[in-house]
Parts: sequence; structure tokens; C-alpha cells
Amino acid sequence: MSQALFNIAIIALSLTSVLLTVLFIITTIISVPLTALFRSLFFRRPGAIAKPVACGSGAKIEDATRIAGRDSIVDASKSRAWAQFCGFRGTTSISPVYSFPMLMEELFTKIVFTDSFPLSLIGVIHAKHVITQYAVMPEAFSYSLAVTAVREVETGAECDVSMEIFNATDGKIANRTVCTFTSTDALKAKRARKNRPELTKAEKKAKTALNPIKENNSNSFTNVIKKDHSLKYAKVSGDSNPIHHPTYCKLMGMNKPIMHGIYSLAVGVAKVFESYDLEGVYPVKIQCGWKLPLPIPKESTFEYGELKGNVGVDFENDKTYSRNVEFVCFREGKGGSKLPHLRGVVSFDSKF
Ligand SMILES: *[C@@H]1O[C@H](CO)[C@@H](O)[C@H](O)[C@H]1NC(C)=O
Ligand SMILES: *[C@@H]1O[C@H](CO)[C@@H](O)[C@H](O)[C@H]1NC(C)=O
Ligand SMILES: CC(=O)N[C@H]1CO[C@H](CO)[C@@H](O)[C@@H]1O
Repeated sequence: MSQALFNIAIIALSLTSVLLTVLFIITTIISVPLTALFRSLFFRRPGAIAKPVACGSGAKIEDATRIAGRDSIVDASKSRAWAQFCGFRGTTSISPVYSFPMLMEELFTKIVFTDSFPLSLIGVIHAKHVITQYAVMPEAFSYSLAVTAVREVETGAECDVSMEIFNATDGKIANRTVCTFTSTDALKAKRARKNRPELTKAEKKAKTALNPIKENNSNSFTNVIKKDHSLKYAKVSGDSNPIHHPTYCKLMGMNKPIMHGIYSLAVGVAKVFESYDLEGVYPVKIQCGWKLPLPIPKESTFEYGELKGNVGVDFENDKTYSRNVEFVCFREGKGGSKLPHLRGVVSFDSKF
């Protein structure tokens, strides 16, 4: 009996030390503070909304989470290296999509890893992204970041983080990006899957097809993602989340690393900007939602074309813009099926 207890104690101790080692490695790699990880593990439930600590009754989450910075300088050579890696050919301006990598460190260290972030970090994903660009990215900029909305959804909970960039000289807004993070409650997700009717063949096909487009203007291209691609991207973007790393992804329970979602978004946007000559066209709005991850190495296929009317069912139809170019990205699944990776739309007004 006591021998059995002793064995259990030894097993528990070794499991704890393995867990601590794994946590230590994860925190070192992605510099998540240990406190944030413990908070998520023991005091937060995935898929539920946690009340921000600094948020008294009636106070807005925006006020509890807002951070602002003044007079930062864009690292032009770094941003151009990133843009080129993603296929931007333009040379006169910095891509609007760049606002995300630029503010990523602030976003994680000062918003996501703090007490006030309303979701558990375990399994949280970046699911949606809306960028509105009003002007050229200023070289000297001020910024403001805050969690602006929290809501329960069918599979768990979501929150929006808004990131705004201002021209440091005249204070005018240059750009606003809203990213949506989703945290999944495994039980709720299972129930939702069960209750969802089986998709018909046509509905499955629609997931990787463009919405009705203007006549004969669909284009496609293939993007080959080689084995070391995510490591190279991590270097130029500064995003070294272990889920993108060939070895460390295994610690996160994944067999293969997955490619950065922002990379796929930037590749699609770069192609649309080039094809429709959008460099220097403002305002421009980019909306995107990620579907299934892209394991590496893999080929991904993009299709894009100008939509006939509005932006379709997935996105907000903003009347400010008269033209909408949709892009979808998919990869091949088992038996030659197409699996959706991302869908996005670039909205702008005709130059003429
Ligand atoms: C920022 O504001 C100043 C002053 O109004 C202006 O001269 C400059 O062109 C602006 N920068 C950008 C990139 O719009
Ligand atoms: C679109 O393609 C079809 C078949 O290739 C052709 O008959 C038609 O004239 C084209 N329409 C336009 C507007 O180019
Ligand atoms: C959403 C948002 O921030 N909109 C502002 C962006 O900038 C324009 C012009 O500078 C303002 O009119 C919007 O209110």
C-alpha cells in the first residue's frame, strides 16, 4: 500500500517536473510570462470570458486595457524586408498589413499577457483581421491599443483588439486594425459540431470558391511553402510562436508546424495590390478570416477576382467602397479535396 502511494507520488512528481520543463521552454521561446501561463492554466477556462482585474463594475474593458505610445519610428528597412518576403513589389509606401507585425510585441506583452486580457491563452487563436488604411504609413507614429469588444460565440468566446496608428506630427489616424481572438470551449465546440447539419457537396465546394465575380476576371497562382519557410518568416516578422517551429511545435501537440496566418494574408493582399494597381490608393479596407491551418511543407493555391456586387456573406459590406476584390486560399486535402485556409476581401474606390 505505502509502496503504491510512493509510486504515485514519484509519478506525480515526474509529471509535474515534465510539465514545468515544458512550460519553462514555452515561456522562454515565446516569452510568455510564467504568471500569464499559470493564470490561464489554473484560473481561466478556455472558451469563457474572464472579467478584467482592473475593470470595476460598469467600467469599460477598453479603459482597463488601453495602452498608448508616442513618437515611435517605423523601422523602414525591417518593414521592407518583411513586405518583400510576402511578395509586395511596391517601393514607395509600406504595406498597410505591416501594422500588425509592427505592433505585435506591444500587443502580446502589454495586452494579451496581462491580467486584463479576457480570454485563456490555452488554445487561443487569431481568427479574423480587419485593416482600414487611411493614409501612407507615417515614419513617426503614435499608437493606441485596447480590447474593444468581448462576446460569447457558439464554440466559446471571442474578443476584438483594436490597434490604431496615428501620424505623430499632425495626430491624424493612418490606420486601424481590429484583430479577433477566439478561445474555444471543447465541450461547446463538440456540441456545436454535432448540432450542425452535414454540409452538402455544393456547400463544401463553396467554402473554397469565390463569391459571384465579374465576368472572366478570376486569376489564380500557387504558393510553395518549403520546409524552412516558417523559420525564415519568423526571422523577418519577429513572430516566433512555437506552433510555427519544426521542433517546438511538437511541444504544442502538433506533428507538423503550421505556416503563419499573417503571411498567407500578406501574400494574397500583395497579389491583389499588384494586379489592381493599389499602391497609394486610400482609403483601402482589408478583411480576412482564417479557416483551417496550413501545415508545412505544403503548396497553397490562391484564387482572386473582383466581385459583382457586395462583399458576400463573410464580411461587413462598407458602402464607403465601390469595388471589392475577393481572394481565397486553399490547400489539397485527402483524395484531392480542397481545404479552405483563408478568405479575404480588399475594398477600395475606383481611382477614376
Ligand atoms: C504626417 O503629418 C505631417 C504634417 O501634417 C505631413 O507633412 C506628413 O506628410 C504626414 N505623413 C504622412 C506619411 O502622411
Ligand atoms: C468571357 O469568356 C467567354 C468564354 O471564354 C467569352 O465568350 C466572353 O466573350 C468573355 N467575356 C468577356 C467580357 O471578356
Ligand atoms: C474607425 C476609425 O478610426 N475611423 C477614423 C479613421 O480616420 C478617418 C479620417 O482620418 C476618420 O474620419 C474616421 O473616424
